[in-house]
Amino acid sequence: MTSRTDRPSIVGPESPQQPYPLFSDTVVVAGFGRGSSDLGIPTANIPPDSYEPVLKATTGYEASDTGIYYGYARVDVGNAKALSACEERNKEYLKDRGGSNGSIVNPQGRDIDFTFGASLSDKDAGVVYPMVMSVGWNPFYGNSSRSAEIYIMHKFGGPFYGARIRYVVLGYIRPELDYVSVEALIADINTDVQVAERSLARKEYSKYKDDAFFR
Ligand code: ADP
Ligand code: RBF
Ligand code: MG
Repeated sequence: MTSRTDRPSIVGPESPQQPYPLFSDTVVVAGFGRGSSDLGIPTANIPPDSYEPVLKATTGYEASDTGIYYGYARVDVGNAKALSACEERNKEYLKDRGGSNGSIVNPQGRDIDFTFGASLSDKDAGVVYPMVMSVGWNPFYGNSSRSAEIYIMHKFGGPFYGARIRYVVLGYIRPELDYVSVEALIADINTDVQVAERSLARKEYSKYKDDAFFR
């Protein structure tokens, strides 16, 4: 796939329809570390199993549903419980991917600094921001396991591995695709961001920013 110019600027009906809204409250785990370095687009990876049961319970949709979605997310400092859940999940997550069995070092040997969001500023933590989420196999990279990752439309002061992240998915943008170049992938992600922002600006979507779930 080359860069596409024929994409709609708004997607989804005037108000979220089944299976949306989908709410989830989870922790930020480590991924391959490619988001920032390859694409310049950091993504907060979440355990895919934090999303799939929600999808399945609400809709009966199979967990194999992949694609690019939009919604809102809020990050907060993690607590001890989230911390241990995060470590357990990271062990599983990295092991599944043939990573270093157990320690919190990613498959490339990159040391992950788990700050649990302790250094987040008042503008970074506790605020609900628009987001785009990618769920699936990243065909461009040919991953051998599924990942779920969220790009939050906000400039954070630094990484927040281990932080608590709450999000609501309100709509679907497109399927995952393969691309001829990393530039073409980046261009489509930038379009996703614009599509999400416009789609979320509608009243029936933007009201979820103030939903009780985020308080
Ligand atoms: P990984 O593969 O480990 O997820 P990334 O390069 O995708 O590595 O970047 C990950 C980290 O960057 C996230 O876990 C998060 O802590 C941080 N980050 C900084 N800014 C953002 C943002 N706007 N949206 C999502 N994550 C961000
Ligand atoms: N990866 C793909 O291989 N194909 C895609 O179509 C694709 N779309 C994405 C859309 C968004 C909004 C985001 C945030 C990521 C997307 N990715 C896609 C994932 C991308 O490859 C991934 O973020 C990096 O590999 C870092 O993990
Ligand atoms: Mg990431």
